[in-house]
Amino acid sequence: MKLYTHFRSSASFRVRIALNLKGLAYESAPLVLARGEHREAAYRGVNPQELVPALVDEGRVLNQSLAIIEYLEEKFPRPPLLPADALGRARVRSLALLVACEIHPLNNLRVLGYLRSQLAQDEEGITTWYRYWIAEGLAKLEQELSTEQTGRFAHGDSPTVADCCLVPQIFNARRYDCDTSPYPITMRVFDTCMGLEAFARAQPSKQPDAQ
Ligand SMILES: N[C@@H](CCC(=O)N[C@@H](CS)C(=O)NCC(=O)O)C(=O)O
Repeated sequence: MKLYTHFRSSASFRVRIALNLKGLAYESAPLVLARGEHREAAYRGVNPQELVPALVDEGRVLNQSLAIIEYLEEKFPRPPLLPADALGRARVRSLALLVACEIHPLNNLRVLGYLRSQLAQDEEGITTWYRYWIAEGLAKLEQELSTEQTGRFAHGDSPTVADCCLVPQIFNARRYDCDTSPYPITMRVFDTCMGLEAFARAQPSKQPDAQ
């Protein structure tokens, strides 16, 4: 398998974690987002959505991180990244979507670029925006995690797709010096995940394209 990725991309980070948890080897194909390589014709031919990640398997390209992870889950069911019960799966997907749909898109590169270039926001304005949406989203995640269904991980005692989304989002929060102290359960789960080699090896600083 080949993964089009960027070391700081949290959506790519989610897929790297899932691949590692399932013990799957892959070749990294890094793109430099700051240079707009994801918008060049060569990559548009791979992923018309002009986003990373994209995964090539059996000569076919898959995109959208959660669709990729669900594909891996179906093709390589062990170890499972979704619970065995329907209610559990719904909760895990809801937690993953809370991060992937309600937090991450608001702070994406092209959104920050639009704020900067079209709405004339300076770095202070951008940082204020970024921290606001992180705080708003993580507060909701913390509330969702404050139930007995949360175990050592976001759902129960083994890692799931929810953890694959939670961890990269905390890396993003830290990158912008967001205060994570109001989210003790989220941070406990984050620390537990980072204790696993599959998560640690997927982090930005360990990627071949890290500066
Ligand atoms: N919903 C997509 C999001 C992918 C995404 O936004 N990737 C970012 C990097 S984390 C990207 O390629 N951004 C480029 C841009 O905003 O121009 C997924 O989960 O794969």
